[in-house]
Amino acid sequence: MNQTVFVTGATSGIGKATAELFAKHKYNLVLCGRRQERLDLLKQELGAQTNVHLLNFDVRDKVAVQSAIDSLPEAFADISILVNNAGNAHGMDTIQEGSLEDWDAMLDINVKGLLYVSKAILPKMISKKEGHIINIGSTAGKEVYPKGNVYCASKHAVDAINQGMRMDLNEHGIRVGAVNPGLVETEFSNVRFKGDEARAKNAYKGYQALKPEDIADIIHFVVTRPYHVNIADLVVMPTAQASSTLINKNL
Ligand code: NDP
Ligand code: 8X3
Repeated sequence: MNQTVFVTGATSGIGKATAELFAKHKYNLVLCGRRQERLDLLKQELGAQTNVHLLNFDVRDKVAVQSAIDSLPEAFADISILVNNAGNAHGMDTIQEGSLEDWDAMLDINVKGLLYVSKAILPKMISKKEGHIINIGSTAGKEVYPKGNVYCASKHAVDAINQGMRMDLNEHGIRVGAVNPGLVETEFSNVRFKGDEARAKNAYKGYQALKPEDIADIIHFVVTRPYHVNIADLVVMPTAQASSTLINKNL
């Protein structure tokens, strides 16, 4: 397999599981994140299975995004698949109590970061008239829940960008689709609750949440469809979850 997959947020959770699965399938990997020691460990772990190139940048920094992507060596510069995964919730507060820093983080990372990375990668896909962008949205981009306000807004923006990208890139033959998970047990809640382990654990207590590997498996399914098939928008929840606020803890 000589296709190259570019995964943002590969140091943890869904991005890491995606990197691991695609390494097994021998895709070349460009793995991105800010925590260098985790990137180095991933390269050690996956380097025996496939070619791995690491990029350390903050998706909020548009200059760093462009220069990281410009720095790709020839062997990794031809990206076939972009997984726009980097993102998090920061805080879970009412709109009247929310912090401006948390709002900036969510909108800058989840929305603007996704745009900066896509913008830097698109020219080559356009010139080849081939490529696949997978935007990791969320059920939070399909509905709103109490105290979800700005995180939900950021993921609704991803939903809109996913639709808009698909329209604008249609003439260039590029596949664009979103995978929108419900509750997945990752470091997501540790970040959201700012290191409050008990609160983070509680988010996944009493039912079987999705695992990051479940989402990686779906991403792999999406990219391995024949090229004329584009999974445009996919929602996946744990069986115990029916909506953001309805979770059956008695299964
Ligand atoms: P994790 O916290 O486990 O992983 C988040 C990843 O994003 C990390 O690799 C982190 O890397 C990266 N990241 C965060 N901020 C930045 C930044 N400023 N610049 C570059 N990279 C960044 O969470 P998940 O795996 O759960 O989340 C991945 C995606 O899935 C997110 O978009 C999230 O919104 C979405 N999602 C998650 C769900 C869940 O229940 N877990 C459900 C639905 C969607 P590093 O810190 O090294 O930079
Ligand atoms: C993550 C799922 O329900 O915490 O996007 O918003 S949720």
